Amino acid sequence: MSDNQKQTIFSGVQPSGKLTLGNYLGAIRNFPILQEEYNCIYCVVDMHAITVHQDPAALRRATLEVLAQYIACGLDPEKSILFIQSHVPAHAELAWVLNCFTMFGEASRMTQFKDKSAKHTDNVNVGLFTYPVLMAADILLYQANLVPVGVDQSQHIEICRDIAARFNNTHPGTFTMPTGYFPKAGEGAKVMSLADPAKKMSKSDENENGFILLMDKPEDIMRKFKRAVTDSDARIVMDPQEKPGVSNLIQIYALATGKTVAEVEAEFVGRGYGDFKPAVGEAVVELLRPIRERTEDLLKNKDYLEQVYTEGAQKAAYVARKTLDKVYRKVGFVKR
Ligand code: ATP
Ligand code: LTN
Repeated sequence: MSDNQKQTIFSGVQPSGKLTLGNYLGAIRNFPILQEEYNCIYCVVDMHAITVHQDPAALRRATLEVLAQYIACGLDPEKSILFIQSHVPAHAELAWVLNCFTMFGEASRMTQFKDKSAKHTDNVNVGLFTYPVLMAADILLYQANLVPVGVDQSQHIEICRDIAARFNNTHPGTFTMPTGYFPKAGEGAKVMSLADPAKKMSKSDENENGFILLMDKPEDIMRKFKRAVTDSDARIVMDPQEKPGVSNLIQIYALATGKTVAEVEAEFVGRGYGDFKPAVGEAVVELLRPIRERTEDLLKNKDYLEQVYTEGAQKAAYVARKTLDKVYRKVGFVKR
């Protein structure tokens, strides 16, 4: 299939800290699988990250680290466009126009806005409020058909579709209607905290025993899994309602080893957590080892990373400009 017959995929990850096993199993793991059949565009969304406080030096480092991890997880800069959001000004430009097509009420209903404004009470800024509008601009600029994300982003995909529909209603034929591409339940859709299985695993969790980082050392991974919260009934069976901690570990082990849930349950019949938790730890150590080593190598080669993001931004800017020109014309801006 030629490139212009292929459908387009767009996704982004925030450099708001170090990436977790949740980010990997819920989203990034799926990115390389799709790069053969689609035109793929993957972005490091640094502009989204500053909706909460960031240390400037740490943000710069984390941005390069996410880019390196994209490549370490299997994205090939020759096949996919990899770039940094702030390098393509069309994102901010389209976001402004889309702000004027987004209703205050619908933005107020976003649960991520409610959660993050409750968590960062000293910094409930307008950027946090219009976060989903910038995300809609990211997606719509590239006329993306599919957007691979974790289920926690489903509300943001819905509002993006609502904004696109509203704009297309006034100005027909402007944007392609995107669809979310979510992992199936139990296949990484939502990886839970190891310390509190009622919460999603999040890199901004204050309890560092709750998350596994892609860059964690093997001994840290083993320690965190050995301490993972389970329950008093020591059977190793999938039951997300009654046994959320064990079910989360079963999901992680199944994904890390390529086994089905039934195979995992069979493997541990009659055995307890003393066998199971270290087995999950070891499987995750082996899953992450090549990613961590490749990321470390790439981070030593800043010239290569610079070449990747520079070429990526050029290619992305070309596609984005075409959409932005069309939008500017449709809303009535004078051609410059
Ligand atoms: P923060 O914790 O700073 O809010 P985040 O990790 O939720 O950040 P991103 O880094 O932008 O947010 O997420 C990148 C991708 O990882 C998104 O597609 C998101 O849906 C997915 N993701 C994040 N956490 C999980 C999780 N625990 N399980 C499955 N997918 C996840
Ligand atoms: N909000 C997303 C990150 C993100 C994104 C995007 C994902 C920003 N822009 C465009 C897909 C497409 C998150 O995962 N927290």
